[in-house]
Amino acid sequence: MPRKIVFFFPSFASSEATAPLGILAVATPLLRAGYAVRLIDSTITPDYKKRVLEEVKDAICLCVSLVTGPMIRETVEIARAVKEWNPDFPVILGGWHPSLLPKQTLEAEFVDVVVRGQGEETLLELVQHLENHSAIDLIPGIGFKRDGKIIFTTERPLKPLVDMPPKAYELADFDAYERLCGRRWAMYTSSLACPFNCAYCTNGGVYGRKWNALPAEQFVEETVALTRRYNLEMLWVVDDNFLVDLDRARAIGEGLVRARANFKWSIQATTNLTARLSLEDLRLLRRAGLHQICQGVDSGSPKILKLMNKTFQDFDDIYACAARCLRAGIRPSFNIIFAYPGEGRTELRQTISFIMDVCRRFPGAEFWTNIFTPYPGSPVMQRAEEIGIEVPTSLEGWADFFPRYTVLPWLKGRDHRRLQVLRDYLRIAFDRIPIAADTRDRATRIFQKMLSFPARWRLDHDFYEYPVELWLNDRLKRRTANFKPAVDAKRLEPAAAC
Ligand code: B12
Ligand code: SF4
Repeated sequence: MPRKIVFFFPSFASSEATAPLGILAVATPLLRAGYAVRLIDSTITPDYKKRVLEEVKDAICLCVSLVTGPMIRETVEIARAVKEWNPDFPVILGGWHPSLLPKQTLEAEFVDVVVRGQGEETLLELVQHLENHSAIDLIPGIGFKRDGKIIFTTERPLKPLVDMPPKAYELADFDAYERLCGRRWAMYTSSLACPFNCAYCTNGGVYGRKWNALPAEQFVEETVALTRRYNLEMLWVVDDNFLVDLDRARAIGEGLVRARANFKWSIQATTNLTARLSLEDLRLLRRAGLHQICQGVDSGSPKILKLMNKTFQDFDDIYACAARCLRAGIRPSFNIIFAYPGEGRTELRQTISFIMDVCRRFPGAEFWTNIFTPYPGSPVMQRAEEIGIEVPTSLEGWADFFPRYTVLPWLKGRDHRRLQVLRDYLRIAFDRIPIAADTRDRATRIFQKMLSFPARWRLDHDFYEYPVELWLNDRLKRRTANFKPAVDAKRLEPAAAC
């Protein structure tokens, strides 16, 4: 009897290539139960379709992990190919998109089971039942089809992170990820959920609002061992809000310093919680290797922040905290969402002025921008009809929901093009440091620095006609880019033309 499970991870549209943590999480109980696990990540496997079709031949099922957006394309491609080979072979989907829209996902003819929410225990039970050919009706946290009818089992209650097994990092081919991205790094989770409720965010729909975390000692022990075992230079702690418990954060800093940890790490946290860190706290965390705090500022307009349900932010605090972070040697990294419903020219200009002001006053601070994307399960989606969003009616309909090129009823055609050009100018006006290694030579860097001055002038004057600097920058990038994620390369062109 075969005891093999095949996982497929569709490419994540990012040059920040590393192992998919969701799959490493659900793989541990399977490995412990004696199953063989194959992980095929299309980002590092050019012939991924062939590989999947080979591996499924003697496996129990195919499991795919996906979020809403372009990952759906390869999911559909692979699931269809497997079903063509054997219509009875079980295809299981898990992760954010199937968790938020389980019914619609199951309506796709090539999907047999969806796993909702945390998958560690659910998938193990499911695989055991599939192996024994027993009925799966009593497994909590799944949806499946029988005789054309969709059936959902009871919800599986969320478990605190501390009760979850460690991730199966041994499945990750770190050499292959490093070859693509130029850096050897991994993700690590130390807490779940976020106590806030931003209107565009889907987190509440999957993890609820009850923040829970690993104790500081476990963080220190695991991260030190992980980075040493795989020779990793960096960890991205992907917690939604790392700083909810400040004492834990300080204890982690002290523990890492004591353990003589030798890796860089970055965190995500809200601006209000980051602002609670004193210079002393920040210096301690810096000594412990923390080099970046990613914070969702999202807009420079108080009106838009109110609509986003982000009234917990304070601009003075953001300025003061950016200064403290930089004094401590930690990079403050901010996210912005453009075109949120209700954003007009005035609000957009407020945001641009805010970005320019912060970047000029605090060199080293950086901004990453996106276009508002209405995700299933986010509070704002309850108002979809009112704000004019056409909600897709099939799994495939969500493939174009991607913040880098989302087209909205109030942002299309010329306006969409203009905003994309503006975002491109922001990219060259101020330095940003991505995770992937910087492969630019000295001449390119100097030339790009020169382009930043006209870019700043344009942003100050809201003038984006004849974007010659972008053309020049594009030529430069083509000379130096070593890896372009497949999904982006495929999709950005049509978006620019819309
Ligand atoms: C790390 C991360 C990234 C990294 C991914 C790198 C990589 N190699 O995986 C990068 C930077 C590339 C990224 C990009 C994007 N991301 Co992202 N990302 C995350 C983040 C912070 C952590 C994901 C993670 O690994 N968590 C840890 C694992 C253990 O948890 P998990 O994924 O929830 O997995 C559990 C369950 O979901 C389930 N499960 C997961 N997979 C599977 C599979 C099976 C078979 C089963 C049974 C169960 C199962 O079991 C797991 C264990 O309990 C999440 C936020 C979050 N809190 O999770 C956002 C998040 C997933 N990203 C999101 C978004 C929107 C994006 C971007 C669109 C952002 C952008 N501006 O471009 C892009 C999308 C790219 C794309 N392909 O479409 C959204 C997705 C929302 C949605 N509806 O799908 C999230 C939820 C953030 C948010 N709150 O909005 N992201
Ligand atoms: S603070 Fe971040 S994770 Fe928390 S609800 Fe808002 S967007 Fe989501």
